[in-house]
Amino acid sequence: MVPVVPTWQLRAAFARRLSAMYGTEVPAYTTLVDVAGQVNDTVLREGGASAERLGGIERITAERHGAIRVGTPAELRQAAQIFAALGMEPVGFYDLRDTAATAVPVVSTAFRPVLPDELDRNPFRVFTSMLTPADRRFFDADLGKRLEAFLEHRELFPPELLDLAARAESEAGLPQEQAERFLTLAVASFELSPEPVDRAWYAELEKVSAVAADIGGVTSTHINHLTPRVLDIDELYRRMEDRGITMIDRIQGPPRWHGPDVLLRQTSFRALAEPRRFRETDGSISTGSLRVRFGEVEARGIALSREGRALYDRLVDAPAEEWAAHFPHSERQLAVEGLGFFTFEAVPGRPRDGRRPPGDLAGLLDGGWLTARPVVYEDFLPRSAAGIFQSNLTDPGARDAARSGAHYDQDRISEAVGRTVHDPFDLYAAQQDDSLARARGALDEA
Ligand code: OOG
Ligand code: NI
Repeated sequence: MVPVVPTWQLRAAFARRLSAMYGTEVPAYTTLVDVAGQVNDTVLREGGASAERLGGIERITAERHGAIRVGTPAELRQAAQIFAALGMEPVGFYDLRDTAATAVPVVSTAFRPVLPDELDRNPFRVFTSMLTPADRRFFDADLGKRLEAFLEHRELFPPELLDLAARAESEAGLPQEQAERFLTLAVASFELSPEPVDRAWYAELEKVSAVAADIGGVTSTHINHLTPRVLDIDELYRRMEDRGITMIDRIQGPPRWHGPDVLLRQTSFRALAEPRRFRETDGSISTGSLRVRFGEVEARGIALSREGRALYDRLVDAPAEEWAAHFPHSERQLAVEGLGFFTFEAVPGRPRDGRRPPGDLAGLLDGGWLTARPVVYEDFLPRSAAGIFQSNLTDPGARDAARSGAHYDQDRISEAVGRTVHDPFDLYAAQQDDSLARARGALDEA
């Protein structure tokens, strides 16, 4: 028997190779990864076991999210096939067309493992955005048509890669030799292409949005950024600035405070000028530069329920005192009030003195019947995503709000992807409900 490289090893190897490739393309990324590693060492040394409450250091060290941008539903389906080979499924719908003052003409989902064991093995995720050429707020009918025609004629992923990906998905892995070929082709399809950029076409799209130009102005795709996870993002921010790397002016997401870390905090350094070749209108080739790729870093916290998320959304712009006055100060409070997600375990060998376990969660936790472990937030935040996009654009672009947008929601994006896009809240809730049922079962048996 030829040894088979199983799905999770394909995923881990892909994340590693993509990281090595991106490090050669954007050296500042390597600095970011180094500094993140140093900060994590410090936090582990000083915090001990509590530093690993939201994931073991091995997982955190390997943990990355990537961001890619594609042009059409057909391209999105192909990307989905490649990620399916890596055990990554589409989760969540993000509409970035009207989240910020100046919007971006894309709708997005994120591909990631959905089962807790798979996340522990390697939690690689890719935020994937698709251009919306039919959205008349951004593209008039003429430009929209030419853009769609341009996108239809390009090939982002070679057929051999897609065939291998389909095989890897159906066989839950690939034989060694095919795995090697699959990984080589997959990484190559996210490399920055040396192909000259059509100057006039790129510039025309850039007037609408730099993101539209980055997606539809070229004949290939590329990894836009690759984001390591850090345990103390405020400390990382300081250390990067000390090294003379200019960061965007703030950390996006919840504030730093003494209570539990929730959701996601992100920051980035600005896009760097990278040399690119251009084809001029007279056919000659020139060199210039484009600023599209940047370095991002993130700290992850506890996943919030719909109610917890609604509270977060209400407080996100509020001053720190408001946050402290209204947001739960402890994991216990998050769990008991149903604002955050946890997994539960029965405490073995607890003396009962003839008592039955109480029926409510507060009683079970306070009476020492169950322990709770926070569930890590594995997804993204539309506001931060829009903020990260925006902070890296030099030109706000143009949007005519009076015209009508193309409608998108979770069902429509599922149709575009050709696979069911999971609702992240449902995934977390199922994980919590399962563990609570098992923990109660164990208590009843004892
Ligand atoms: C994606 C921006 C969103 C995040 O971390 O929120 C994102 C992009 O720039 O293509 O990656
Ligand atoms: Ni990102």
